[in-house]
Amino acid sequence: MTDSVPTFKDLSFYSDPESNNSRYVKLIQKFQENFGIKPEFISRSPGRVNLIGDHIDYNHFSVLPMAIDVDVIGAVGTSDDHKVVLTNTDESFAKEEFDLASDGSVIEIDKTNHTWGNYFKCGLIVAHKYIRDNFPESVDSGSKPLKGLRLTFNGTVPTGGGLSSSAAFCVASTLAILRANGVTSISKADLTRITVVSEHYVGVNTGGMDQCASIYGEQNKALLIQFKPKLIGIPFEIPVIKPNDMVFLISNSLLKANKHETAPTDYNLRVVEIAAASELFAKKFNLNLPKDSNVSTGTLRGFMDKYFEEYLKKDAWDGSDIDVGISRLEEMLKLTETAFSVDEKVGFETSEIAKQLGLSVEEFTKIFLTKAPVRYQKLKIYQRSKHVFSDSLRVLQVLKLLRNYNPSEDSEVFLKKFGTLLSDSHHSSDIYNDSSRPELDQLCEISTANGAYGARVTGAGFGGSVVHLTTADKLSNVVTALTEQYYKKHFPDITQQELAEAIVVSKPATGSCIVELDSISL
Ligand code: NG1
Repeated sequence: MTDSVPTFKDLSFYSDPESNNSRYVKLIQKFQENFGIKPEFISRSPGRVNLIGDHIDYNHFSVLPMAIDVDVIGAVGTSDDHKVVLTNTDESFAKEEFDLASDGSVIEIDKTNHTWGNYFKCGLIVAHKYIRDNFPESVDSGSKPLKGLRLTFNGTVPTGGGLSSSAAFCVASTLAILRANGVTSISKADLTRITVVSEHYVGVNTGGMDQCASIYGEQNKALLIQFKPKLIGIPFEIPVIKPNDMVFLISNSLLKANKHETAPTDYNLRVVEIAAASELFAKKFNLNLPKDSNVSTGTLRGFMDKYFEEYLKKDAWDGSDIDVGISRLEEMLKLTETAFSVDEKVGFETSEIAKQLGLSVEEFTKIFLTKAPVRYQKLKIYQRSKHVFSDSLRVLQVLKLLRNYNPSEDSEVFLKKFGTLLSDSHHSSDIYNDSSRPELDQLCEISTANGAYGARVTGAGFGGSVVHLTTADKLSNVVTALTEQYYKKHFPDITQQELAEAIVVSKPATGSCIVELDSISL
């Protein structure tokens, strides 16, 4: 199968195979201690850092992340007892076990009981449905349960660090369940398609960037992830800059972003705000949008496409000509400025937006507010739209810059342009999307004053990590400044080990894979 999720027989896919070998050895030993049997294989999926373009994936605008070396690995064994037992090398993730329904029905998640096992169950649901639909004979067309499983996980993606620990875990779980049930080959496109919705089962309306980045990652390559006309990860070489290599440094603010708990005022609310924004724009131009958002409404990309194709009668944009995308997004930004009155730019109360959409408050509530709980006083339609259109524009500007880099050009000019786009993105996340936090702003300020060309909050934000653009010659300056002015100040007792985990140079890494055990020496 072309472009299928790879199976490796050794650890050479890591940039540092040796240090990972001991990690795998410990994982296997722990598994044997837990279950008294040998694991059959290891399932693995990495975290990601998003270079630019946040809170735009669920609007179907392209993003530029890369998979990174930190990952989730799970040792897997099977059994005929239809029981699933989950363990973790980190004992703060307590052992969990549950039975698979004997009638073969797909498991349901108790959302009121928030545990790490629920994320495994997300993977279980999507893997089970995939097997039932594509390999019905292995589950008697859905009347026979999946195989029992024994699992021990180990993760190096910091939880709540904005580097997609949840997506890495959900994808590693899905892959483990598929393989354990005899699915030895799955395409990256299929694994992405099924895992993109997995976290919706715990009530977080995620976009598709993280799973796609985790699955499509390649060593030394960043990814362009497109959602239209179809979801795909396109790996591309990051240009080599002379005389000093470009470095992407990640610093974890250590302010945990607990997405599940804060979703009603943070992540899920952003999803609702731009869903309402999309329908409001559509109403203003009398357009009917495809209902392909996470809450079954239109998206801002859907609006942009319809505006150009139906309202202005222009050709469809398939994403390949960057200049067309840039000029369309610039037009969207102009429209955003003129579409709202001064009062509307402050925000909309429910009754106000419902009225503008021609809906009763009850109808508005049913369409926009029931899929996941949200809490707000005013919906910030103008601000969020401005963020989404401008960050989507910056993604294309960065892509153009990277694609057109010419080694004979002055690398300082290139780096300054790139850095400015990153810092502008941070400013937009802070001011218009309200997804930064003072700690993240501080990290950006410190690095850019000490040798970084630009810096921005990466991922959902509301805590988590910052990605800084610097060069090899300036790296130690930036690290020292962050250490002294941020970490030692806020966390005076921080250990060397904790510091080393909080500030890491991110190298683009291989995506999700299965590892067969033959080569790992115990
Ligand atoms: P993180 O940073 O992993 O919480 C979340 C969403 C992404 C995307 C970003 C913001 C998940 C699993 N992922 O990422 O789809 O919307 O926020 O760009 O929730």
